[in-house]
Amino acid sequence: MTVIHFQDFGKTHQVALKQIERCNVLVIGNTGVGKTSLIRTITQTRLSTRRTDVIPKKPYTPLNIPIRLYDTPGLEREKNQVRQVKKDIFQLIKSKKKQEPKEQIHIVWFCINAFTTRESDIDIDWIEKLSKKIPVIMVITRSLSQEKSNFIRHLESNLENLKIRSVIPILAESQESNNGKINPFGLDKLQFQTEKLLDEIADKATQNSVNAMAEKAFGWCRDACGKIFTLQASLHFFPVPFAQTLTVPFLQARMIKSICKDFKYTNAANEELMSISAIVGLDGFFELILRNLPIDYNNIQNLHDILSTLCSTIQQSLDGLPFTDGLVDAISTLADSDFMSTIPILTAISGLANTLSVWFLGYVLIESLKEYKLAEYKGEAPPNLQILVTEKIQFIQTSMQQAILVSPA
Ligand SMILES: Nc1nc2c(ncn2[C@@H]2O[C@H](COP(=O)(O)OP(=O)(O)OP(=O)(O)O)[C@@H](O)[C@H]2O)c(=O)[nH]1
Ligand SMILES: [Mg+2]
Repeated sequence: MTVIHFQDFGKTHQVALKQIERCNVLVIGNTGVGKTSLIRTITQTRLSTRRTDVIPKKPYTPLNIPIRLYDTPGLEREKNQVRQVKKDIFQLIKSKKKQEPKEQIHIVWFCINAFTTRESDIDIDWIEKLSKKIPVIMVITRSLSQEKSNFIRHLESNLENLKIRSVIPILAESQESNNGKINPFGLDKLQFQTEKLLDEIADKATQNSVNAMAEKAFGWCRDACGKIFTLQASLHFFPVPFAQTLTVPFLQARMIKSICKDFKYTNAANEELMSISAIVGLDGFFELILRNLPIDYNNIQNLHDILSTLCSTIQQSLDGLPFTDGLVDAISTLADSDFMSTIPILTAISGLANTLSVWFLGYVLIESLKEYKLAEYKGEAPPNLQILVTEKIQFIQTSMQQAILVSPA
């Protein structure tokens, strides 16, 4: 009778599986260690165990089981090739990290042969590098006994140092020995230990996805602010036709639309986006903040100085609040842009206030969409985006007002 391994995989972790849909496993290890054989056993397919030379384009999927197995070439070859395989593996992990949670690599099964008896025979550096990115389970392949060897006990007592989550001896295919036939074992434990990590995996995968979306969306923020600031600053030097001033709301609206698109927030009605873009009134607020900074305006050189002071003031006065680090990062980026050091001060304060307010709106929208998206991945009722944005802006305004305008310079 054929045993179907991993048959009920994930049944006890439905919430996690809702977010990642399936668990994507990268199977790594030296040449001939039994990676392909392990995959063959779980997928019940007739995969050839000819040497695996490249990472196959598609993972292997057992029928109706939410797991996908990525085979990889062995690592015990010529040095250059090992370097290439490691590079390919990192590249695969990195490129998938920016995708949807279900597309990411979630876990590594690092296979070592049961004949290995010394820690020095394991590529610890490589495991450590991998474990910084994703959880690693060590699979002891081609084991002939379920009894734990001294070496396995040693590994188990050093899980934390070795940066691995668990050590599991397995035999993927039956094996003849002097004492007769040994049946496959250990796959149930491999399933259990992998399932145990599913909640953590789902959490990380959804965070990775929203972070990648946010990173992309910040590009729109920078783009809009750069254009708005140049436009605003130039108003002081050149007579600009009235029509051109209309481009500020246009650029702001385009930014909002593009950010929403990066988060695949496509169900938003146009009115909703318009009302988010109407949450302004921040210009006047920032002008007030800028004019009240603890700074001697007669002795500063350029706008970069003002922004640096704004950063340190926020950092000191709003230390520990949930928004502080993000805001400071945002302003620093703006301060470091080339055009900031060339613009004369005071003439451009209102332009700067205008730019900051658009930047903050973009920033707050991105933070709100991250929350929205995480709820959506979890299958929870998503929060109202407009309310999230409004609350966050009010929170920032109140905190900054209290800290900067009320506290003594
Ligand atoms: N009986 C038995 N043989 C195994 C087992 N695992 C691996 N082997 C044998 O070991 C040899 C190498 O196994 P593979 O699964 O091809 O090893 P691999 O890690 O994929 O090797 P590369 O693709 O070259 O890196 C094959 O002849 C397998 O039949 C096992 O659990 N039981
Ligand atoms: Mg192989």
